[in-house]
Amino acid sequence: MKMTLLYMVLAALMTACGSTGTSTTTEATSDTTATTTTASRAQFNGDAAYELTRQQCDFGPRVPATSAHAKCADWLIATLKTSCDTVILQTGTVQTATQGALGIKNIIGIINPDASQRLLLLAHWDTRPWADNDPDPANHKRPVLGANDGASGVGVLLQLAQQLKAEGTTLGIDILLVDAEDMGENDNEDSWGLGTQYWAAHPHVPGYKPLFGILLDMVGSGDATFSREYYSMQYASGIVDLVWRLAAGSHFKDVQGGAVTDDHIFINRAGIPCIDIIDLRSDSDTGFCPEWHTVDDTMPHISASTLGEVGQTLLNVIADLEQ
Ligand code: 1BN
Ligand code: ZN
Repeated sequence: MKMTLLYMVLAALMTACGSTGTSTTTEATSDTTATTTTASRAQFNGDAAYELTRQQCDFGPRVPATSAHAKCADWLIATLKTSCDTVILQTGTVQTATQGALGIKNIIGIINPDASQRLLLLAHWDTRPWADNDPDPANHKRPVLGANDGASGVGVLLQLAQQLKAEGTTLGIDILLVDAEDMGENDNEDSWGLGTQYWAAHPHVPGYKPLFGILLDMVGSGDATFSREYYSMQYASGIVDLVWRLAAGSHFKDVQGGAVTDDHIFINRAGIPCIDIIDLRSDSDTGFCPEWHTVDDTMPHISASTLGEVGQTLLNVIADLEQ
């Protein structure tokens, strides 16, 4: 009885304080006994990631060249400065498919700038100017709030940076928040991911060469299914294998998914292997969740639990690379 109580107190203390160590799982099957050792860290805080997602939405749609976009950029920089060693604001001009020249802001948070082993984590922070997939055509010219398509990936990365600051890491981590991902038009691949294309042509460090990259896009829905996205498999199947092996929770599915023209394409073209963790729906006409590019891409569809699973997966990957 005494021992049980002591064990419970120790376990509760470890959960409360957070722990970094290794855990060993032994699974007995009918004819083999498999032992997997995985590095583990403190639990990722999905509630805090939810709050950081909501705070972005409070600015309104973050459409490039609007005041909400400018205010959110300032907030992202200030927030990253609380957790990263260095924060860079990269400004530039890109050509959009339909709106002419556009000023963009890519924001880069750097953890452990001198570490040679680096991981690139990215998400787009802008939101689409047009809800052109909305069931009501009257909404097609209204902007998307982007709780999922924009804020969710950024929310996970901002919280990850906070936890890495609190817990420490030996790895170099580069958090790249890219602008102007979502101004593209159908059948025009290069009209998407404009901020990433700019960064790929002007990396924040000349000759930048991380181990690999992981893109988060639409990672907040309570109904998310993260299948193995097609281009991620074409360019970097070994990284997909690693991430899906370390994936936390029930939203990661070990199935092949469709192809998405997303920011990871341009990172791969720049010679950095990069995968996309993206919510793909094989049962929908668009291939995405029902709120995609509608005015209903709002916080009620966001789940702290899903954000938590994605963040935990990244913590697991980081712990694995540190070993
Ligand atoms: C992802 C989220 N994307 C846009 N919002 C990329 C995309 C590009 C999706 C083309 C579908 C078609
Ligand atoms: Zn989008």
